[in-house]
Amino acid sequence: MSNGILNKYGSLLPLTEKTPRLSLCEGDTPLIPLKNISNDLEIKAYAKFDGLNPTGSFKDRGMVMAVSKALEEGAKAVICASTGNTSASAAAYSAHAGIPCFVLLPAGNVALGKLAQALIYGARVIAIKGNFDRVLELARQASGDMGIAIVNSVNPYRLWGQRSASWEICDELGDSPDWLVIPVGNAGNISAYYDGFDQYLGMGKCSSIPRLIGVQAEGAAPMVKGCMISDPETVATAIRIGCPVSHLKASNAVKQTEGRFLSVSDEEILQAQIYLAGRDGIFAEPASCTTIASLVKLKKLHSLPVGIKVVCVLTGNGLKDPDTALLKAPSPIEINAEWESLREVLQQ
Ligand code: AN7
Repeated sequence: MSNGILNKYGSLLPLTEKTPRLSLCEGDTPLIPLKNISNDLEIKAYAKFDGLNPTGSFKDRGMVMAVSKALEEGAKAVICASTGNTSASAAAYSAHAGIPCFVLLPAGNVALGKLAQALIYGARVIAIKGNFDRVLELARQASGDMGIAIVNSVNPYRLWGQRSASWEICDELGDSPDWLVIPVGNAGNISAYYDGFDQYLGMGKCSSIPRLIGVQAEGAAPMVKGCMISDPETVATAIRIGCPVSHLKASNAVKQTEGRFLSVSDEEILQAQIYLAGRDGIFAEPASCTTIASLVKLKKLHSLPVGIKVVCVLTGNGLKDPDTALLKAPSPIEINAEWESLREVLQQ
């Protein structure tokens, strides 16, 4: 069983003897071959299913590092702004560490499962009437004025921990893939993957950095449009972000790897969620399904080279947001409790 990323990859991370090795056994998530989608798209596709982390998203990789460092530096509490997953993770690791956690959320735009997580892990949850970008400004102000450790990806330790996913992929494949396709919100994770692959390249553990394909939702696509967006809107609330904190790092990462940013519509995201679940048996949250949607889109545009090895980063678990999944899924068939009725349905 995994002992968490600080124990597994400690020698590659900026830890000291005094850094507590917190662990909820995060990381070591499966790299699942997408057998049927690979056939459909004539590629070798894998899903790095980070929805199987302890709180159901990739955020645990960075949060274990950020909260451990906050403890080392004597923090008495942590704070974050979040579209949902960061708050779930911050709340869980704070509970584990035994320190208070303040969570600031954009009111009305967080998936119910994520809100439930933050509350059940015991965070103080504050819903703010504004979008994520404004909420993050307020979290930064609180951190500056009140000396509470901020654990958003403005905290460099977050991105350090998130590098671990790129190392796991290389360790498992024996090298880096041709492409890495990843959803982009605040643009931290794509930057962390770049740094992680680059670090492994320097150690001779992979032969190149993959082409990085960053995917956004059409209504929240500042990286694609090349300008910040004041009123982002998408069904994929995790990436409903108009001013990505790490936009410069992410632009550089994409440029250096001759990758690209692209966007997909809400309709394409929801269709991809059903396609991924029904075709290869993986239920990922809408933001994560932008990756699958983008591959389908590129295939239609004849821009997906045949035979390449592609890793899609499925950042979060579909169970966090069943309401959205059910928007397009078929409804259950309801019948009377009679054998005749059941037999009729089963014969259809
Ligand atoms: C499932 O939780 O920003 O580009 O506050 O939850 O590194 O921001 C979440 C982001 C992708 C985007 N997929 O990653 C938050 C938050 C899922 C996410 C992203 C998020 P970044």
